[in-house]
Amino acid sequence: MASQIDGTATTLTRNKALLDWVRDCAALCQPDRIVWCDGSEAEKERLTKHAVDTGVLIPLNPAKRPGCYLHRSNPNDVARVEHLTFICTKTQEAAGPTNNWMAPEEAYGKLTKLFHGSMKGRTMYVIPYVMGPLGSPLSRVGLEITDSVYVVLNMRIMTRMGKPALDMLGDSNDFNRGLHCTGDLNPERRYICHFPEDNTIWSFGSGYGGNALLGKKCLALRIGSWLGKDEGWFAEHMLILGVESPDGHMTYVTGAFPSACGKTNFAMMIPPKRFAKWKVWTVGDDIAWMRVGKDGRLWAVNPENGYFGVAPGTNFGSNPNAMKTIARDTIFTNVAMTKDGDVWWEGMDGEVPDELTDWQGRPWKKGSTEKAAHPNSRFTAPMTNNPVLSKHVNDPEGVPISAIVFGGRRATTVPLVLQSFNWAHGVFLGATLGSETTAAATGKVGVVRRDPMAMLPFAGYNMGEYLQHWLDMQEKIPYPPKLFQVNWFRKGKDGKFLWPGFGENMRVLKWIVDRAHVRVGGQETPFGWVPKAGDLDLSGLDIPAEKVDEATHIDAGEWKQELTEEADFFEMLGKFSPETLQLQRKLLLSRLD
Ligand code: TSX
Ligand code: MN
Repeated sequence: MASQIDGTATTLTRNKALLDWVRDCAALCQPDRIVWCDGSEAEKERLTKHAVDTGVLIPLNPAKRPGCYLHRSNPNDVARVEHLTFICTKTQEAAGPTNNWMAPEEAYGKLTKLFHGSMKGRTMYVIPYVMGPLGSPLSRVGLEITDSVYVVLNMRIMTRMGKPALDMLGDSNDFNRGLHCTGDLNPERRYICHFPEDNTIWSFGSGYGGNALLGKKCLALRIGSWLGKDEGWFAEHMLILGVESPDGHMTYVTGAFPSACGKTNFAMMIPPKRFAKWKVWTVGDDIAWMRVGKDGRLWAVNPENGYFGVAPGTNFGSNPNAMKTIARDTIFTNVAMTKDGDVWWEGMDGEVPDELTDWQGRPWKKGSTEKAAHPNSRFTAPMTNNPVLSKHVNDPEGVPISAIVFGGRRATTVPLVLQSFNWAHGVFLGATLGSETTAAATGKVGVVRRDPMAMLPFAGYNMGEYLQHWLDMQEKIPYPPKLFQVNWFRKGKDGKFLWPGFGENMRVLKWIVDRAHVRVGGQETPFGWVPKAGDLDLSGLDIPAEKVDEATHIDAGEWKQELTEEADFFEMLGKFSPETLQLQRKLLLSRLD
């Protein structure tokens, strides 16, 4: 409830470090009032009403989308801003060659000026939250201070938010300090600054998801990866899924994929008819925190509580479970709206409506050259809506991981599936992940962007050291998961995709699971283990065998070129670039000669 301006008058906590920090933030930002969020239903109703009254949220038709709202962001504030995202460590070396760096004093100085008086006339919300299952030793408590009611309502879906977080924190000083202010949304005054040495995040000038929902990319990945290196665990940009075989046996797999590779689709995949007795269960669609368990295996939790997914392209063909997940209690951001108060985006099922209101609130007519929904429009939906949500998502110890999959978007070169020879070779496969650019937004389309472990924008420290951490973890994991590389996006000479993808990926997933349990043989190649002829179950799949052959083919000539590019990338990583990975590259080259 609203409290004194000094920020101490809450009945929710007596944690002195927390109260002091809130008081300091209030003194800096000078809000008119402070609201401590308890995470209750009553609070949700009150804040939702406030958001509707102030035009922050537009109610959707409750008959079509019960409990759903539309938010339109400022058109200049629709995506993460990598060029304005900084790792603020004492030395530039700690941030490394792939991150923007700012000295902590400079960043605190610059942002203190921006935050000063920035909440005058506004409400300061104090959001306690937990990333990870309540009570789990893998979980972390964060506090986010924000002046955005949209952020509060999104954090409510994406994290375990409110009183349970304060109860878990108790009187401990070990919490992430996140300060966020919307500001005037001027991109010239927009900074997303991480201070991993202080477990602190300061974000100014953006209301957009990845910049403003500080638990997700900022804490769970950038700060998380830093903590993981210090403490001997992994914070990764990975989905977590469980594969249930007909006899009821569960195998858990994590997967790292760069953006625009369909990670959420894979995490919620429905096996095709041929695999009717198989089931895929979602544990997480974006982030995995993994730690060595008492049994010597790697165990993973999903630190999140919801899905912040890309809307365009989501439909009952590509992802039926996502469509069911967003049927209720979902916040949509920058999608188009239909005449009858439902949502719409490019790539939705059915006919394109004749008339819509576009993502900027303007009238839109079928045939328009402009997109009705923003290409980066989103849904924020509670994971409990997912029909295939794993019943183990809240298990404090997480789920045991048998396989890790690294996937990129590559039209050539990289085969459908490959298993590494060993841990170091698997880390090499992950480190050399590349994805071809899709959207015209970046200018060139089809250029390979190296994205090690899909962590390029999210590693909170030196990328070379990050890869070394992956190599070093081998000796800490007595029973490590098996490591794989996949590529759903290989194209034929006609420019068409060779592999049908989506649910049919179950065929590849089954081989991965069988290999992880050493239930199936493999064919050794210079590149790794691949399925023996006949081992990929293709029954009931009506595509020509030649297409699968082409999708799994490895061309030595293409690979020589690939290995040259990889050398440049390892070179660019500088003095912390692990020798072991260069050695893996040279070994592969020598196997080719
Ligand atoms: O999500 C995708 N996955 C993983 C699904 C479990 N997508 C969509 C990517 C954009 C986010 C895919 N697109 C996948 C895929 O496996 N594969 C492709 C490429 C593709 C696109 C269309 C077809 C086939 C492959 N259509 C037909 O074959 C008719
Ligand atoms: Mn992501």
